[in-house]
Amino acid sequence: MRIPFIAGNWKMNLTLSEAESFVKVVRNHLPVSETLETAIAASPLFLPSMVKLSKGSPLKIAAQNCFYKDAGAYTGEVSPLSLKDVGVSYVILGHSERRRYFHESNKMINLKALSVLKNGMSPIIGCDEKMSKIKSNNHMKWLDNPVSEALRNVKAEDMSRVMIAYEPSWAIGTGRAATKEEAEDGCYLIRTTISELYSPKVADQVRILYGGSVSHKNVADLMACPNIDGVLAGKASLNPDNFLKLLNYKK
Ligand code: G2H
Repeated sequence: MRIPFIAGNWKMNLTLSEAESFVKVVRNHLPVSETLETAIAASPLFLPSMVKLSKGSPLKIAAQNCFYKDAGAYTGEVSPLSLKDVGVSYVILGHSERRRYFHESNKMINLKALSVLKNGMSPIIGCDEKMSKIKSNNHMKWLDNPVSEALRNVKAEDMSRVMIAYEPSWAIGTGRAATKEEAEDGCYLIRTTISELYSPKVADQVRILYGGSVSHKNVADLMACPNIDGVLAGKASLNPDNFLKLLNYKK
């Protein structure tokens, strides 16, 4: 059974005191993690404090990126070993903004995913819109296939810890989310790809998320789609009330 997952991706927003008060506000209003897993992906500067403040609550803390080496002469990079050490649970990798502004390649994202898994955390691999509709049968196909490249050498037994986030670039931060049909099509293609790479059983375990202008208005429709197991929300997660509204999508 795939437990639904909702995470806020704060990107490069908020101050440490805002981050701390956010956790203090939300930590007592969260659903139990058996029904909905929740996480916030924050600046690496805030992570130790946020992990401490969320201890004992179902809120998990995520990083927005890391390097693929545990240590060494890599000025300015964040070590996956240090993320594990401070108690981070998930690491977003290959977000569209990292691909666009920092030229991250699928190969680099693959190395990072292997490293995050080796360190016992879960990668959330961002997958930009590189698919198009086949006119004849109305199904989606890849123009290039970021999923198979990002998963190179990832073992089948580790796949239950992997999440893939389908985030079409035209929907990110634009206020124009994909329709539930568009989002479901993209997530279905990702699940089919995993099934072909591994097996239907493995594909059935992997949580696939949608991201791009998610809000309390569209979250319920998205979460109801058969191949969408959760969402990544940017703008709509910056304020505790809005984040809690997302989590209470069933009401
Ligand atoms: C997509 C999303 C969070 P927003 O990047 O990953 O951000 O909800 O602001 O479009």
